[in-house]
Amino acid sequence: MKKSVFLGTLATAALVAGYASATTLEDVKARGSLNCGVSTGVNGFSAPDANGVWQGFDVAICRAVAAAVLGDPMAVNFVPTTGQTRFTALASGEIDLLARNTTWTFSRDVDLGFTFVGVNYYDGQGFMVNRALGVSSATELDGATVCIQTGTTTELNLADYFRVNNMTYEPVPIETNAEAQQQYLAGACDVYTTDASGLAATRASFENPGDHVILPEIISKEPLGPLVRQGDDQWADIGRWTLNALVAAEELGVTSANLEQMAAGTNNPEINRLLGTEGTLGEMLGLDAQWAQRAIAAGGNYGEIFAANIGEATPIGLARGLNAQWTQGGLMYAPPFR
Ligand SMILES: N[C@@H](CCC(=O)N[C@@H](CS)C(=O)NCC(=O)O)C(=O)O
Repeated sequence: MKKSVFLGTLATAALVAGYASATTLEDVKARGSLNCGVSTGVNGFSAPDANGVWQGFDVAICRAVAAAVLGDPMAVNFVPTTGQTRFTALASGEIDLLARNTTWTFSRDVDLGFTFVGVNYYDGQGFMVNRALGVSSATELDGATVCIQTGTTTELNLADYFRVNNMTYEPVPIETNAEAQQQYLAGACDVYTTDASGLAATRASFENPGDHVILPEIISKEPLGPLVRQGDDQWADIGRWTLNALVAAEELGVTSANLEQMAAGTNNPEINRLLGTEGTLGEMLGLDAQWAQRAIAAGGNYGEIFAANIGEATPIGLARGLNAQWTQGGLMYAPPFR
């Protein structure tokens, strides 16, 4: 009798605990869609197209994770967030993943309690000015008015840079990129400062991009990457290894064009482990064997995602630079799939 009461209590406790602490993976599967936080709109990174379908380099991360976990890259509910609202959206559980040109910093990781699962774009902060101003270096910006997005790392970097260079500026605080664009073009500020990739994306959407110059100075390190809430390591692993799968696929020569053929088995054991024809990596993540195949099928490998959304053949026109594979002199380096 005593034994059964004891077991009953334990079972109830386990049920309650289980219910209260459903993992993010369980939540996402039960919902049948991934709640992915993105920006309110930065061309090439995340913005709805003419048909209202979200497209972009950050959007591709959401789609790859949805494909890996749910088998459907379109099973994503995109939640637009600003520089200010993104962290509350993640902390509160409104989103499962934030993929929004967000810089991995100490305080966001440690103090805000998030886990960055990797870096999908190594960036740095830059400045854009109207060519008519005749400015060719950031060191000539003493006394300028500067459009700056609130809640971003760029606010503090700006202050540091001007202080170190003994210059003053007048900030024009702005909430979204669209508003910054508008204000800058209307002449409400002399300078727009943000991540250099964001400047390139913003300039590409101008009617006359050639009228605007991105100055040569890069004043900070902005490693941009997807992040999740701290405390659900399995979910962090899923995000981390989905990103790694895209990067490894490029290194290993797995592309959207040859994926199907390679998924039938190759003579390269690492490709086979990545694509699930050998080993049990998917199972270790709590997924099936084909998780990475589906992630790669969603938008191609990392290089294909880069080229299609923000690369040199697109209006954004970004070179790979630091975001080249480590084998090409860049920093993209996926740990081994073994
Ligand atoms: N990387 C910086 C800045 C990120 C940021 O907010 N960039 C702007 C300028 S490109 C942006 O994404 N805006 C999009 C929006 O307003 O929704 C950070 O993490 O704080």
